[in-house]
Amino acid sequence: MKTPVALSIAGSDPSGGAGIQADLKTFHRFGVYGEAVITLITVQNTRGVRAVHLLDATLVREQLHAVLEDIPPHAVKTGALGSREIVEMIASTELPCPLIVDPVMTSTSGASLGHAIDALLPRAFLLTPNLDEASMLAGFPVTDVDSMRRAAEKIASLGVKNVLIKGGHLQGDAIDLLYNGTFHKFSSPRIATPHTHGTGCTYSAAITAEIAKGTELIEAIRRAKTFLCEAIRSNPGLGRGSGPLNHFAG
Ligand code: PXL
Repeated sequence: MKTPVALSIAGSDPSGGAGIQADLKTFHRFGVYGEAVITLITVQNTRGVRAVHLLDATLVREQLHAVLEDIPPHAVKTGALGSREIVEMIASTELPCPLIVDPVMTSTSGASLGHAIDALLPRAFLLTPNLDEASMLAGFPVTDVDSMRRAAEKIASLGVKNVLIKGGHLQGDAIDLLYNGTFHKFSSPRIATPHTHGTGCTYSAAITAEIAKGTELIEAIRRAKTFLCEAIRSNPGLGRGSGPLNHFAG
């Protein structure tokens, strides 16, 4: 079989736990060759984001075209995009494969990294909002499984084929809900730890890697969630704040 290739279009986290760095580590762990187009540079460590520097949309477009014309990926994911110009540039670029959109709005510590991704919604094969992002997209608070169901239907009506709302911040078990005309629930026991830096990035990168390998969506999510739970459970305890996951897990 040909080497599977995945591309991440996202921001840099120099502490290595989130953003582009988490995506590449995760692609590698899943046996997928990783490419990375950088949209913004953060200055951060496990204690928080100190600065965000957006790259010019032209520079992002040039990176994207350079990789697409040479090593076309089998799946693409987007993370922090930073500006409307970058969102619109990606929405207007022809991609050769499924697009997974992680609608990153803020870092775990609250820094603004995103921009409204409405233009990308009809282009997304899969959207992976957390509860806050789902609330923003649906226009009402998403706080439990019932409101997750209503939000997923509302977001799907905006033109997204598959919506996976991540319930990692719910009370009790971590329940994720996929809606693609019907509902599918993915549940795992809550792991009590402060070390969750980059959880969203790592999860969507693992799904993207499986999609690049040709795995169908429900099985891709199942494998990604199993990996994510183990990566959280076996986190290396690095840093003085909310530390990274174990990207070697599984
Ligand atoms: O997890 C959201 C996220 C995305 N991208 C970058 C980040 C973070 C969170 O810290 O730093 C670059």
